Amino acid sequence: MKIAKKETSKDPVKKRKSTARKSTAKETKKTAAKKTTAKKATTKKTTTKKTATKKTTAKKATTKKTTTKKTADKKTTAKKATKKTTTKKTADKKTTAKKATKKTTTKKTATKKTTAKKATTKKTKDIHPTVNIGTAGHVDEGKSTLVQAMTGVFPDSHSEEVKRGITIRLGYADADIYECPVCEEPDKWSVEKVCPHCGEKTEMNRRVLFVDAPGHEILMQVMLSGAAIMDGVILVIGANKSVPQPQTREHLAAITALGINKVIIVQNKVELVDPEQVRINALQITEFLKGTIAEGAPIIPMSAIHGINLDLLLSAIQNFIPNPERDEEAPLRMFAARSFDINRPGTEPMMMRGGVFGGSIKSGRIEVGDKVLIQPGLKKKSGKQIDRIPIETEIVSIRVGATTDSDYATPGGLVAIQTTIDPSMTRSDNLSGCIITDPKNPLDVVTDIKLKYTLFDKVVGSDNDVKVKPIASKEALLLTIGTAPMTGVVTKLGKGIAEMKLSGQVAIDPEIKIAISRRVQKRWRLIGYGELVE
Ligand SMILES: Nc1nc2c(ncn2[C@@H]2O[C@H](COP(=O)(O)OP(=O)(O)OP(=O)(O)O)[C@@H](O)[C@H]2O)c(=O)[nH]1
Ligand SMILES: [Mg+2]
Repeated sequence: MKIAKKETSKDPVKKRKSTARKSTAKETKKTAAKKTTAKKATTKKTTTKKTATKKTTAKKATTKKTTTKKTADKKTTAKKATKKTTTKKTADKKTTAKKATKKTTTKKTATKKTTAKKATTKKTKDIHPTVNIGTAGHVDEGKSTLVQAMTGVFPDSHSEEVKRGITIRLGYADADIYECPVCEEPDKWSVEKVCPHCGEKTEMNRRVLFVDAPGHEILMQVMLSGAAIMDGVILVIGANKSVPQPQTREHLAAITALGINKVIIVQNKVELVDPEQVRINALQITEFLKGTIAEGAPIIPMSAIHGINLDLLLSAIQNFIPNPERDEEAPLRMFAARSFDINRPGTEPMMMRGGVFGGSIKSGRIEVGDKVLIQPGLKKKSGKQIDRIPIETEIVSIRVGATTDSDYATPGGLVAIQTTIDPSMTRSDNLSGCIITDPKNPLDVVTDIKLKYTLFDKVVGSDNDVKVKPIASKEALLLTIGTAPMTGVVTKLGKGIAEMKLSGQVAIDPEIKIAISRRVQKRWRLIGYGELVE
């Protein structure tokens, strides 16, 4: 893949920017270190209640499960709950004797999975992001810099990204949003444990996952697969450029196609232009948004690189992008955006760790030890055709966010699961685009689909406006189905309905919206979207 290098060297402003970025990075590293220490201190306490009446039960209790009783729907209650450790004990003879040597006697009534679930929920509650917010917008507008301002992490870490100065892969970073009990909107929101306005101790409100998308026009498919796991979007628009730039339009069209309607606009780089230009640019943005799903969205003037107006943005995030309703009881649907082999070259076979999947859970819940199904699964070539073989595997470990291990995961945030699959199968995103499901409740895997589609008036991503022609019979189109891009040839056309034969098998979530792209001026361009019909 050849990507034009950004013209950073010609722009004197960008040199200043990179220096500023370095110092910001240093500061944020320090803050991150502080955060980790503070977190470690608070994660130790749990409220445990146990009743052990039989020896066998008691044994199980010590090796596996703890029962945690939880009443924390209000902040105050939650606080109290995390601070107190209540341990009740009644055990019969043998058990008591055994436990006495361990100094703690525990009482246990927890052999059921449901109870154990509550326990783990309590233990690791705060580490799980509850909402996924994506960045979108034209190349170079400051999306990754904005993520760094909020999370302390610059998402472009891949060597090719650093070399070229652009985002190529999806980037992920968590931010903890804190609320000051004293200050008013918007000052009360920050990413600090101590309020930067009044010095009061803040309270954590929620953890947010940022999904950083690339803005380069040839990376539209990457943006689309990232958008599959976004609950809301920050559309970043440069105050120093005319509005709209081609990918500003294309990304807004993508958000529309996938039905994401929680949008915030960041008017970035305001310090580069005079106030009159900021005003004119804001008017252009408002005009551009008219009639779109983002009409009326908050527009936050910012300098991401200097962290200016970060509190305004956090306030908008808190007020406009609520946690979506999640259904942990619904069947498991985890979108695998990546797959990896995490073993270093030369690792002894006995020490090899199983294949890893990274992605986000749309519905359901997973726990270490669960059996899961990878759909459509492994690619197997038979003649010209590529067949897919579903893989049943077991979850060995779960990681939420960048570094935190957990014994369970729920919808929201980035999740990585290690499985028992041969790691050579998951190497280099080999199984990205798969959906991880419950073997007892799998999805249909298909090669033929029927779409009810809507086309845009114009091809939005190019410099020149090109009218979108109707879909033709036998036309080859690119479909983004969840995190899986897939070509399809139109086999039958009806009114607003297209039947297509896909180039391979795909696991189909019937509720998903599918982005449709067509090859225009030598590039795949978004032209519309569709929904599955029976
Ligand atoms: N002056 C100024 N420069 C900024 C600001 N935000 C970002 N930049 C600079 O703009 C350039 C591009 O920033 P990125 O954050 O990489 O932009 P991006 O939108 O993520 O780019 P792609 O992901 O490749 O589309 C970098 O040189 C940044 O330092 C800002 O608020 N002010
Ligand atoms: Mg970027």
